[in-house]
Amino acid sequence: MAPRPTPADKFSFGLWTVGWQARDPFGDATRPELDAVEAVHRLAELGAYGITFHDDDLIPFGADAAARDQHIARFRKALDETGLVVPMVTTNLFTHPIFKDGGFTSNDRDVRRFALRKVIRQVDLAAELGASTFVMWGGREGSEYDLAKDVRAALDRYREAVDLLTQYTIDKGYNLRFALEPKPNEPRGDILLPTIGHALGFISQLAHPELVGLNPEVGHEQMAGLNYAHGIAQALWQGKLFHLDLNGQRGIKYDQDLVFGHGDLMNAFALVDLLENGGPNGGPTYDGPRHFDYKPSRTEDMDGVWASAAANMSTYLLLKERAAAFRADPEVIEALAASKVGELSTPTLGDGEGYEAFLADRSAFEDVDVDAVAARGFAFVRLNQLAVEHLLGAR
Ligand SMILES: [Mn+2]
Repeated sequence: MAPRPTPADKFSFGLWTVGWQARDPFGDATRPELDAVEAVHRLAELGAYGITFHDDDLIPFGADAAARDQHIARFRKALDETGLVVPMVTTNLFTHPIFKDGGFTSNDRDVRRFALRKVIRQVDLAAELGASTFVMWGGREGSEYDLAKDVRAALDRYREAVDLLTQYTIDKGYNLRFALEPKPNEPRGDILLPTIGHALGFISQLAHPELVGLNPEVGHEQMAGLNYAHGIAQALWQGKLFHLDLNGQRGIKYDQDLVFGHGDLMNAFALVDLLENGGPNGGPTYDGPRHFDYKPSRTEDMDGVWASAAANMSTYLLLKERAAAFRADPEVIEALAASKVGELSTPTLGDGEGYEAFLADRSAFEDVDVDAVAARGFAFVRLNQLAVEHLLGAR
């Protein structure tokens, strides 16, 4: 029996996820438009706590001020009726043709100035709605042709944009942090800040790095053949996991945006274990929204849309249950010890040991029985099989 989500689980969804009409490069929409007010009500009924959106998801591009106010008022009313919150907002700098060469990093300066104004308007709305995270996915910030984009100049312009936005939020007194969302490719041939590592390197060059972190997405890292749980662990290690996008992806191919867990289930298990049980004292390591950025498959009707939304949450909760059982299993505790997983937390040098004492310690080098140490097995496969057995409900 799948567990029922409640708002305490902090599940949130993008309005563009359940609202996706399933138009792809090869085929027309297979579903009708979904009203934002209905999305809020349905997600609340399913047990979600939050909803997120790009400006254009809620307010059609180019809407005048009166129409904009009306869209926002209807949405706020639905939030008030349901208790749903808006923990994060983001801006669409990728759909309209004006952004065909990017927003912050378009070669065309007029486009860059327009993009920044569009983002600032959405930053004001984010603050108005009480969001604490502003996500920036630069889907069109990139190129198809290496000689057509001066990448160093593009990074200068990217930094210029982020520095302006952080200064703006500081001056306005907004309680808002920015989260960069890496992706290697699609829709551009190559996208700037393609992975968690590239984005972390970029943040170190900013005027206010403390206000900028990451919003890593499962499928985006896996499209680059990378290990999402490892990337999340490094983002946590650097204090940069501001938000995250959960979904499923099966290998290096187009961005599938499957339901969470419908791609690499073992990695999803390791991820949930890390988020829920991975702290130094066994506590949660991340207390922000568990945000789903998936697409209900094109084959699904509206019933299928809501079933897939529920599937994201129940899969997460099942993995959380399985991870708790894994951690509590005495055989797992013993296997973790046999694999020396905990020993990695012991510093390599002794307390107060400098390199002089270290170099004088013959037991560290000269007297080591290299063959005996090399012969020790780590028993990692046994540990992993115990995880598989928990995941399959065999324990
Ligand atoms: Mn995303």
